[in-house]
Amino acid sequence: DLADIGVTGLAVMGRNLARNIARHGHAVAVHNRSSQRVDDLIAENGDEGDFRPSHSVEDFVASLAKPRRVIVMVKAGPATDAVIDELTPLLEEGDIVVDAGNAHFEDTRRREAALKEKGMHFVGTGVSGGEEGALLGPSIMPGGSRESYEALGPILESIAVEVDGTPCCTYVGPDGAGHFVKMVHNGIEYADMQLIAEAYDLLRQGLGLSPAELADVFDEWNSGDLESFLVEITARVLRHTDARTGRPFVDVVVDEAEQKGTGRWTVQSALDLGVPVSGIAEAVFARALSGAADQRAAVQAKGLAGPTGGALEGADAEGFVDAVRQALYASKVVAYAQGFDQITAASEQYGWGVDRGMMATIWRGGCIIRARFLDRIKQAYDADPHLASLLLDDYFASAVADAQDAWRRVVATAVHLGIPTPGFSSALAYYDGLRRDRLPASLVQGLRDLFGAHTYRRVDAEGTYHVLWSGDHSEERQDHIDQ
Ligand code: NBP
Repeated sequence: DLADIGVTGLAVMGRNLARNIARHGHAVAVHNRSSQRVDDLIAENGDEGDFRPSHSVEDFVASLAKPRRVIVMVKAGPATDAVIDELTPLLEEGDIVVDAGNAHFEDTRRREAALKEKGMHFVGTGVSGGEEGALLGPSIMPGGSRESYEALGPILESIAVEVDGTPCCTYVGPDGAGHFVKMVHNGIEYADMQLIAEAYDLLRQGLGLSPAELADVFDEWNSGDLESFLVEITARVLRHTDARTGRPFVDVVVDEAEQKGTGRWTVQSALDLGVPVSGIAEAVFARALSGAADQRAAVQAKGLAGPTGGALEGADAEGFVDAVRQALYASKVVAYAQGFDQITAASEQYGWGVDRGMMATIWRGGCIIRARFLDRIKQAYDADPHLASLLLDDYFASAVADAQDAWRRVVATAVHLGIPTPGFSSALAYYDGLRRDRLPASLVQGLRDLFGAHTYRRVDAEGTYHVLWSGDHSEERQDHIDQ
């Protein structure tokens, strides 16, 4: 009588995932490098289901039914490679190794290729929802071979969170697709949080609202189009009072945002793919600026000039709360549109065939970015699977059209008041850039041709051209020199 699946790596995530699997009626083999974690799991949660503990990798592998399904849930990076190297000599062709940690998708591609050589399947899967999600139902984004999903999908779908009866787990695509999509999900999370933070800042500085008053504003927003986990918890954080000082909690927290790296990975990948994810990039940079403590202190000490006016008053203040709500929504549409563009570009580059509507579907539960909004994205891709931008979907196009006056007012006000809104401003600049029939990129091309003979294309004729800038300024066609 062998186990259906195994989990190795029983720190918080692996332990909760194993418990989730056991609670759903699967026999789960459990293993960890240091045995104590195995013993603790059995002692504390052993009655929750059918656990098969092992103290050695050999026993662990031997306790699994074939084809063996092994979930690796250890620290991302070298530890994952170490565990894979330990496991593979004990496995056979057709066995499936699942990396459920937060691996970089390029590492997943490398590992998948290496295991494929041995006839084994390697599944890099995004798992979202943190500790609690792992136990009660995460969103799961598995990549790898279709064949491996046949064997693995039913178990994963059984432990994933469900929204409207649909499990938040689906086959994403080959090799690194699952980890890639999880990475972009995290990048979007960065952008979303930055936009929320800007909305808070604008209303607090611009209108002088207190954190408690702002908690009410976010609560109200959470009953409309902005309904989401992040907006809900923003209200909770803003309402929280520090027990030690009686001050608003946000005022006692050091204002330096940290990052573990997935936002940075997303932007690095976007740069490689040439996709403008300005919303995510601005969010990563805003965290970097907040963390530049020495520089900020030096600027505080010297003081740099800013606008002299105070908070908004009279007509300027009128309707500003709702204007910020609309600006937040429009900026959020842009940030998500950009994130989905990045998934599209990678899917094309790597031949993944990612179904974007399904990604929106499986992010509706478990994920930090879970939101009502994702249903709209799903509907947009259902209506047109080849949609060139989310901004072109009728619903989003009209939502942004309705919001645009408010959006422009908010960005202009932020500039007047000297309140930094890199998320709101860059989203608007992106939107306006996309709208323009002619961009000043023509001048950039002209400059490149002058200083570097980089050539340009004409609006009225085929071919690439160069102006003899240091000669008689005549134009030469460059693309059929050897004809
Ligand atoms: P950690 O990331 O803290 O890793 C600890 C685990 O890795 C322990 O089981 C440890 O074994 C094992 N390990 C290490 Br470290 N080096 C090893 C090696 N050379 N050989 C074998 N095992 C080794 O655990 P976690 O916080 O549970 O996270 C697990 C994964 O899930 C990570 O990739 C993390 O990024 C990801 N994660 C995801 C979320 C999410 O929301 N999706 C949240 C948190 C973490 P030991 O007990 O013997 O030291």
